Parts: sequence; structure tokens; C-alpha cells
Amino acid sequence: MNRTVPTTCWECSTCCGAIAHVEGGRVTRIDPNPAHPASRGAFCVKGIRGLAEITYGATRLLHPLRRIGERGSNRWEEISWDAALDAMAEGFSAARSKHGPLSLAGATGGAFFSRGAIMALALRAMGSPNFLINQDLCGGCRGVSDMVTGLAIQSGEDVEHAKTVLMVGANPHAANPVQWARIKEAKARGAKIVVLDPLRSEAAKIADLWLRPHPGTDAAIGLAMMQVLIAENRHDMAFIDQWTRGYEALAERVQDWTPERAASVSGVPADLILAAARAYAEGPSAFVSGHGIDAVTNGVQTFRAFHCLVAISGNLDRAGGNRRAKRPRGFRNYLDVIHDPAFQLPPEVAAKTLGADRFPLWAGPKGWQTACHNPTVIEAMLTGQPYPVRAMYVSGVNIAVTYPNSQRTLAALRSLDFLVVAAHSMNPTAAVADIVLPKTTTLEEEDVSINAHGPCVTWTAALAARVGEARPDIEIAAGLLERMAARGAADRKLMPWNTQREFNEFLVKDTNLDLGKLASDGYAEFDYAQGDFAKQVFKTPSGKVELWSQRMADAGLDPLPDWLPTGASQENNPAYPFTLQTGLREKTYHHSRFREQAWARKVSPDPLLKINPDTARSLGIADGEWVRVETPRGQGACRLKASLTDATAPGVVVTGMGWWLPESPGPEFGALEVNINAALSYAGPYDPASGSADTRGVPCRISRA
Ligand SMILES: Nc1nc2c(c(=O)[nH]1)N[C@H]1C(S)=C(S)[C@@H](COP(=O)(O)OP(=O)(O)OC[C@H]3O[C@@H](n4cnc5c(=O)[nH]c(N)nc54)[C@H](O)[C@@H]3O)O[C@H]1N2
Ligand SMILES: Nc1nc2c(c(=O)[nH]1)N[C@H]1C(S)=C(S)[C@@H](COP(=O)(O)OP(=O)(O)OC[C@H]3O[C@@H](n4cnc5c(=O)[nH]c(N)nc54)[C@H](O)[C@@H]3O)O[C@H]1N2
Ligand code: SF4
Ligand SMILES: [Mo]
Repeated sequence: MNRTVPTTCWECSTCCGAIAHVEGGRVTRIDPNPAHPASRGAFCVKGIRGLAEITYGATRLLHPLRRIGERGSNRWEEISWDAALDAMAEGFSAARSKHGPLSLAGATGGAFFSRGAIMALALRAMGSPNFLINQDLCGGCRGVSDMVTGLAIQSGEDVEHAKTVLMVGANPHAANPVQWARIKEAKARGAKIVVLDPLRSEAAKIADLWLRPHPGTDAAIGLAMMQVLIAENRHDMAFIDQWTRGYEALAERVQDWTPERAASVSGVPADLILAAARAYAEGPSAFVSGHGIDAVTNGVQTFRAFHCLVAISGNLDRAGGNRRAKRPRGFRNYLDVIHDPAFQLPPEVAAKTLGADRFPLWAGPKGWQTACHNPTVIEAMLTGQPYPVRAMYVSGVNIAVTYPNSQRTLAALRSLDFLVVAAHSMNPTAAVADIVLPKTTTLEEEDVSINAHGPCVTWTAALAARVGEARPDIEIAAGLLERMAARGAADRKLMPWNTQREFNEFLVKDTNLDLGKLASDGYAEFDYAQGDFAKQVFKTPSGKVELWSQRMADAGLDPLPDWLPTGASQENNPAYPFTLQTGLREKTYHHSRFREQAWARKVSPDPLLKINPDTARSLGIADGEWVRVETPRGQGACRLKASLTDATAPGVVVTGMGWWLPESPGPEFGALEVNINAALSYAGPYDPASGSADTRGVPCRISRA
């Protein structure tokens, strides 16, 4: 039977509306859905090709596997699900009896995906608060700042109605087709585009004002923009008086942050900073932020500066500004589930979350997603300090590639008593596991979530028959917990669902959404108000937007935004004269995904290092030549292909992330060779609020390979 089904592409967090063509239980084509209120027809090649190929490609894992021979020998035997889940329960119980429940850990992407919430709750059900997310490397600084400031504007920028769009560290041209479409429309109708980016990105090319800061110095510009708004009386005193806390202190803090001072820090001319501030003040203005100011050691304070700017300019929750998170009444999102009192461990256990003592706004019960501090977990695996972590379940992440210091991550994984990895195809993380589980792809899974771009509720249909014996995370977790509970080693109340449908029904049970109707439409719009500050309250201790943050103060941190140099920029080692930027997105790949796909490798065959031609000349490096990149604290080196371009400033070199070579010998599959995380350190220093390490602005040296 042939069907067309409205659905949502879940391959990345843009969540574009899609129309899938299904024949005989198989998805034969995926098109954009122009009717979807969030994406309105925007889409990308990853959704069209990448997703179908991970589902139907030759490398798809079809059955549970158990390793034969030594760990990492990459030799496997197929086993049944019962045998796999029995082995998993056995391995976890053994670690639990020997070292206690805290010795169990789980790794996933974060609470943006249902698997994040399921992983957190499954671990809790077994008595452990230790779940790892990759958000310290992703949007974690934004998340923590947003939480302590109380804005709740994660991705509600209303570019469509903005007069000015302020883009800071975002590259939607490659990373977010929906946002990029809106920005180009805004440009076409005459909105002013202001871009802060050290790289001449596609956004910088269309900008009315392009500010090119030295990496890691944006906070100084944010502070100066506030200084200008206040000095020129362009701030919104009515909003400030009624809805914010700490304005006097903030005004005093930014008083000395003149454009000239910010210029001396950032290298951006003062008149350009002044012009940017004035353009932003000509609201309504939408603040579009990205990964370029996240995942660094001053990331939270950088976001604090811009979040306070959004608040004092009156752009919060108004048309053309930054919308607060909206939802239908009663709707639960994944973060609500994680923080729901019904699914908590006793406080004394939750307090032992690894990293909660050092980063209470990140890890443990008061943290943004309650997850651990990853590098602390890696060390606990290797050293047993502060307590041992001996068994781990990894799903939906390829941490051997995507955490900095791949050598150490792999050593930690190899040192475990027991490791289970769920994946779609064999990868460097799965290859060192004891058990590998075949995961369903998002063509085979059902999800219901909020898309902040709409905003709307958006539905992902389980479109296709599951390939092989693949299962979704929730069924894996349920099977494991069933067995653990039978051994008296799990409490099913903390992760009570057995199927995706049961979980999705739980998310909507207190709304008047009808899942059947949602499934037939693919999305549901809902009524919401903007600027209803009395009704949609600010979730801070004072109930106001906290320019001066109580939660930062309680954590012993600076309660006001400020600029401090990143940890990496203070290295001052003359042997490493260049500055390394990592993580620039490519249209063809989603992090480490799709590296096995011929079309993607044809479009983007090699891991590149963008080098300014002057810099390259000084090193005798030609375009297309392979180079070696090393950093002072890295354990290894990364081999990249030089791409000469003056889009990057002299001395600043830029690469992507996520490279490995599925065709290379396992178990590393090139992860210690062409992966930039093989050249980086995860050992700190860290952002004091989010625990993030520097993944950009890192000193490096380059030589011909
Ligand atoms: N095709 C594709 N799309 C993706 C992804 C993918 O892997 N592939 N990943 C998804 C995920 S998980 C994420 S987190 C997002 C990330 O998407 P974005 O947030 O758009 O991040 P990047 O592509 O890393 O672009 C960051 C921009 O910040 C700039 N930048 C670097 N350092 C600084 C700095 O110090 N200051 C300023 N102002 N700018 C700086 C870079 O030059 C770059 O232009 O993309 C999502 N979308
Ligand atoms: N140096 C450096 N490191 C970085 C970054 C950087 O810019 N620089 N970026 C960071 C960022 S922003 C991020 S988000 C992380 C990404 O880090 P990861 O999340 O580890 O990266 P992915 O490649 O997306 O992970 C893919 C794995 O998830 C599985 N998978 C894919 N889809 C699904 C699914 O629907 N369900 C399940 N269960 N599994 C699935 C795939 O099989 C694959 O094994 O990397 C971070 N690491
Ligand atoms: S941007 Fe591409 S991969 Fe991401 S949701 Fe949209 S179509 Fe899917
Ligand atoms: Mo990310």
C-alpha cells in the first residue's frame, strides 16, 4: 500500500516538517512539508538523503551483537534480544552489587530528544544519577544563562517581524535551513542584519554590519552594547522597572564598558560596536545565537551579557524580538520530565551526581538538565575517584569521536567492566563495547515535541517497518529495567513506560491535544500570548528577569555579566602561535553521522582546515596539502587538509568536527587520526557555571603532515 504521511524530520533539532512517501512499510521518499508552520518548506539534504541511508544502507546494524575475543578486537557474534538484555542486566547488576548503584552511568545527547529523558530516568530507576549529555559541548552555556536569567527564550527568535537581527556565533546557512530562510527573507524586506563572527560566514556576507571579534571576546561587545543603550537612553525602563531585578548593579557594571574598551578587547572598531548597538536599539530586534559563543570557558557569562541586553532593550517576548517558550496548557517537554518530582532519586543520592559539587548549576538536582560533568565521569572511570564508575550504557552519541580527547575517552571506555552501546551502524564508540544494540532510526520511531520556531507541537510518525531487529530506546530501557527489577535492582516507577506511545501519551495527557489528530496533520498550532509576564512567570528566585542573578551568587559566581578571557587564550605558549576554531558545520554531515554515505563523502570528501593565505604562506603550506594540528594540552594530533581562504583572519584556523573513517581499520576507524577531538583536551579549565571546556579559541601549531 502506498501512503503519504505528514511527519517531522528528527535528524537534527531544526525539526522540519516533512511528507514521507511510504510503500510496503518502507520509506521511499521524503519531501519538505510547505504547510508546516515552523519550517514552511525549508529542508535539507540530510533529511532527504542521510536519514534514508542510515535506515536502509548496507552498514545498518540488524541484530544485537556480543563481542568475541578481547575488547576492541571488533569481532562479534549475533545474539537474540533476550540474550542481549539478560547480559546487560547481568553486567549492570554485577557492577551495582560490587560498587553500588552510583557506579552505573549512561550517555546520550541531552533532553532535546526523548532518548535523553529516557536515559536519565532509566539510570535513576537503577539508583544512579549519573547520565552524561553532550550539551556542555553544545548549547549548555546558553541553557545555563537562560535558566539563571529566567528568560526561557531558547529558540524563539522572531526573525520574521524583526527590524534588526543580531546574529552572534551562528551559522544557520549550514546548521539551520529554517532560520536561514527567515534571515534571507528579513534581509530582502530591508531588515538590518548585524553579525558577530570571526569568520566571514555566509551570514557575514549578507550582513549590513559585520563585526569580527577575536574568538572568545563577544561578551565585551555585549556589555558595550548595553552601555550604549543606557548612556543614550534607548533602554526600556518601563520593562526594567516592572520585570527585572538588579538593574542598578548592571548599569554600574557596564558603565566602564565603553565601545572603546570593548574595541581594545575584541579588535572590533569602536564605531562599529556603536553602530551595532544603535541598530539593535532600533527594535524590534531578534537575537539569534549559536554555538560560536557556546562550549567555551566564558560561555555562560557571554550569554549572560546578551541575555541581559535582550531584557533591558525590551525585546523579550514581543513581536520581532525573542519569544519565550510557549506550549499548550498541560504539555510536558522532556526537561519537565527530567525535573518532575515524581521521577527523582532521594536528594542525598542526587547530590552525588558526578560534578555537582563543582558545577551545581550544571550537574545534579539544581542543574539545567541534572546531568553529570562528563570529564569528571571519564576521570572516575579511569581513577575510581571520587568513586568508581564501572558500567555504562551509551545511546545516540558517538562519544569516542565527539568528546574532546578521544584517546582518553577510549581508554576510559576500554577500562570499564561492562559497556553497552546502541547505534545504527558500527562506530568507534560501539566498537569497544561488550554488547552492541541495533537502534531504530527516526523513520521508525514516534515522537511528539514542541517546535519553538512555530511555535507548534510537532509529530514524528513511526513511518516504516523496523529494519532488522532494531528497537527504540524506550523499549531497550524497559527490557533492561524489567530484568533489573526482577533482581531487586531497579524501581520501575522512575521509568514506568514500555513503549513510545505510552510515553507520548504521558507528555500530552493533561492537554486537549488528540494524538490521532496530531498524527494525521503532522503538527498542531496552539494559541499563545506574548508579553504576558504576570501569567507566564519568570522561573527565578525573585520571579523576575535576573540581571543580577541570585542563582549565580548562590553558586559562588559573579551575579552580573562580565567579560573574562577564556582559559585557552591564557595559555601563552609560543610553541602554539595560532588559534584553532572547531565545530564549523557542514551541510552534508550531522556531527559524526553519514560518514559512511557515498554521496556525502563525494560532496565533502576530506576534513578541512581553513587557513588564511598569509598564514599558510608563512608555513610553506599549499592549498590542498595535508597538515598536522596539535594543541598544548592535547594527547595527540589531527590530520586535516589545508583550505586556503581569507574568510578566516590571519592566525585563526577553522575546522569542523565529527570526522572518522568507517572504511579504516577498527576499532578506531580513523577517530585518532582525522578527528579534531584527538588533538584537544577535556581536562579543563572549565566554565565555572556550565563546566564547559574550550572547543574554540584554542592555541595550536600546524605543520606539514
Ligand atoms: N548540517 C549540520 N547542521 C547542524 C549540525 C551538524 O552537525 N550539521 N549540528 C547541529 C547542532 S547539534 C548544533 S549545536 C548546531 C550548531 O550550529 P551553529 O550554532 O550555527 O554553529 P556553527 O556551525 O558551529 O557556527 C558557529 C559560528 O560561530 C562562529 N564563531 C566561532 N567562534 C566564535 C566566537 O568566538 N564569536 C563569535 N561571535 N562567533 C564565533 C563560527 O565562525 C561559525 O560561523 O548545528 C546544528 N545543525
Ligand atoms: N571539538 C568539538 N567537539 C564537539 C563539537 C564541536 O563543535 N567541536 N560539537 C559538539 C556538539 S554541538 C554536539 S551536539 C556533539 C554531538 O555529538 P554526538 O551526539 O555524539 O554526535 P552524533 O554524531 O550526532 O552521534 C551519533 C550517534 O548517535 C546515533 N543516533 C543518531 N540518531 C539517533 C537516534 O535517533 N536515536 C539514537 N538512539 N541514536 C541515534 C548514531 O547511530 C550515532 O552513533 O558533539 C560535540 N563535540
Ligand atoms: S535541517 Fe535537515 S536534518 Fe535537520 S530536521 Fe531539517 S531536514 Fe532534517
Ligand atoms: Mo550541538
